[in-house]
Amino acid sequence: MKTRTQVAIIGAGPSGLLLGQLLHKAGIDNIILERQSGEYVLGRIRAGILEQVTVDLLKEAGVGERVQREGVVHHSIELVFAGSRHPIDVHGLTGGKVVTAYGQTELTRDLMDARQAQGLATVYEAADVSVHGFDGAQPVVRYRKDGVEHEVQCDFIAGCDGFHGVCRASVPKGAITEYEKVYPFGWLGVLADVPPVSPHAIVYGNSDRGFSLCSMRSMTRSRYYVQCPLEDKVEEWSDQRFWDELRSRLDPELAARVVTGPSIEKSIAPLRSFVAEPMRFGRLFLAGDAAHIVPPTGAKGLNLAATDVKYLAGAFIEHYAENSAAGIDTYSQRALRRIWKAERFSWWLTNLMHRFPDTQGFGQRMQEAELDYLVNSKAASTALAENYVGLPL
Ligand code: RFL
Ligand code: PHB
Repeated sequence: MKTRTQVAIIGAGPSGLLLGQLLHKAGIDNIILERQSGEYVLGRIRAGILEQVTVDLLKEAGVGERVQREGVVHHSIELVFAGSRHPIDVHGLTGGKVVTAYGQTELTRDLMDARQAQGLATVYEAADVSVHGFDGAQPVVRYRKDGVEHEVQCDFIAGCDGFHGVCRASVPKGAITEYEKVYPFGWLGVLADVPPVSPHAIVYGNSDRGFSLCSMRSMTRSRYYVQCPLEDKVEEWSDQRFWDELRSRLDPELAARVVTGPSIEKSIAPLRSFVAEPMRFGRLFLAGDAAHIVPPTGAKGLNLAATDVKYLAGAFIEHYAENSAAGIDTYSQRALRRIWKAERFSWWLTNLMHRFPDTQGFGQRMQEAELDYLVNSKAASTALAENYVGLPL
């Protein structure tokens, strides 16, 4: 079957759904093709912290009502090291900026619901999606659904298909440069319906047993992480073992306050820094995790995806409304400027807070000195705070 649209979006994660919504609001026709089912996409527990830019963009897209009502605003973060806690007054240091705890699952659900209510086309379980002709004027996307072959003709293809997607992989090797750093550990994450140990500040811990993180989804749902060896299997981590390990990495007062309960999700994620340059190849554009990955330590991945989409939607709108190629031509450059700064911040915070195989002796002392400097210097804590809330667009 053959159809036509203006923008064919590959991937119904946050990037693809948000792009579809912003384009629809501007009267630009689009279709989203997603390899997985809707339930599968909603079942992936990932990000939890939104920058103000992201919350504002959700409002602009007409889906900001629930995040405003249910999102939990945070004015500060806390660093735990050497057995004690050190608050960083993010709000005060940035002239009033905050971050909002709101699960990626909820954000995805809001966008999915809006898309459905508007009767917009999302094809879930689209098999063997392939992209063609993006170096010419008439790109085409092919896929199979329920055994039937489909072809979508379009003006542009938006590759919002994540790190393992088909879009970046379809670009000729010589046209793309990839930068990558893989870290020698992973994060074991647990979601549980227990009140968060720190409902007013996200806690980042550096201890001699490794990194830990206390986050939340609501006043009754918590999200915790501990650094673990990459070879570990989830099955080796009983709930009890996880809670014991988390407590052992916190300061005594916080450890005593942790409320435990059965996990409702438990998974191990590897940590990676990755950037592909450029993000445009003729009429194919990459956005979000399809173009870049940050280790989750800085809470930047979803936020970067949102700003890519803001730039990309703006570029398409400029093209259709003003017949101008300026936004399209500068998309990659604009997005990458912001991306590299978030890459730097995420890499830096990862290095500061984790145990590396060589974090002994000198490396260990460097971490201790930097943490001491960070919490006692207004200049250093301001640098942390302004990156954490998100650099200006
Ligand atoms: P996604 O979410 O990976 O969505 C891509 C979609 O494309 C589909 N797809 C295909 N569809 C059709 N054909 C194909 N060939 C396809 N190949 C793939 C996939 O099924 C999927 O539905 O990318 P997107 O939309 O760019 O969104 C990016 C975010 O998901 C990601 O950056 C964040 O989750 C990262 N992240 C965090 N970001 C934050 O801003 N704040 C946080 O607090 C935060 N915490 C995290 C995180 C990521 C984590 N993990 C597991 C990597 C915590 C963790 C543990
Ligand atoms: C989360 O809530 O899942 C979360 C919070 C902060 C991070 C990463 C993940 O840096």
